[in-house]
Amino acid sequence: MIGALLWDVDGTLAETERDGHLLAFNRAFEALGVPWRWGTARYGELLAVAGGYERLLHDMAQQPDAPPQPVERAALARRVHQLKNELYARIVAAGELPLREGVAALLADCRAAGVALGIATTSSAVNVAALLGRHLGSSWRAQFAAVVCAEQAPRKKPDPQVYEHALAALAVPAQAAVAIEDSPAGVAAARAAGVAVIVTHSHYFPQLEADGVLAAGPSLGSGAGWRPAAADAGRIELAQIVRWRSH
Ligand code: XBP
Ligand code: MG
Repeated sequence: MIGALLWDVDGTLAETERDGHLLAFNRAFEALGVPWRWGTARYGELLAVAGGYERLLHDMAQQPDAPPQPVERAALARRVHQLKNELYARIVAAGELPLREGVAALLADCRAAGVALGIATTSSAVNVAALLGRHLGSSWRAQFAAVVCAEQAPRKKPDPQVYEHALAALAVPAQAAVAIEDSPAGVAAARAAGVAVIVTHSHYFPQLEADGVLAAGPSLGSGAGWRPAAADAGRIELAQIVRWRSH
């Protein structure tokens, strides 16, 4: 058995980047009279920068009509980012951002088996609370032994800080934990903390086959297309994760 299952949020629990943060950023630009809009492909490039605020600042450096002074830029980025988070919460509350297939069932497997659950994300706490509150109910926090977000781990993925904090809060050694991630930065962060990783492909990272991962596949909702192969065609159960880990 494993000691803990650590979950990335964006792209892993739900398709939050394409169907949540990107839409909300564009709505925030519009609401604040900012002339920029990001397309789906451009947002994919921008995902190389972790953190919505940092991502926006990075893009501003290339926008000719961005405020010239760093302090004004930071103020505008903070305003856009805060409104983006409010608009993201509205998308989630409207039920437009479902959990990915197989996620709820795997969480339930862990609860039934007494495997500790953790969140290790570079997203802001408010966004995590919106998503998990909507899908797991108001007692969602009690279902996780550790929830580490951007505020507690300011050195964002691929830095291992978020995983190191989560392991410390869980009091579980790295070798006993398994992480579920969708992005190269997320995999790098978990590996640097000594945590084994399962990769679920997401819209923005459909091919990711990073070195040193336990397994990679398209969806936790199906046993099809995984490497190494899953033992059966149904959803990825906790037993399958334990099997991959023991190989
Ligand atoms: C994903 C991120 C986040 C989100 C936006 O991290 O980089 O920044 O895009 O969230 P992960 P914020 O996959 O590790 O959860 O606007 O709250 O930063
Ligand atoms: Mg992710």
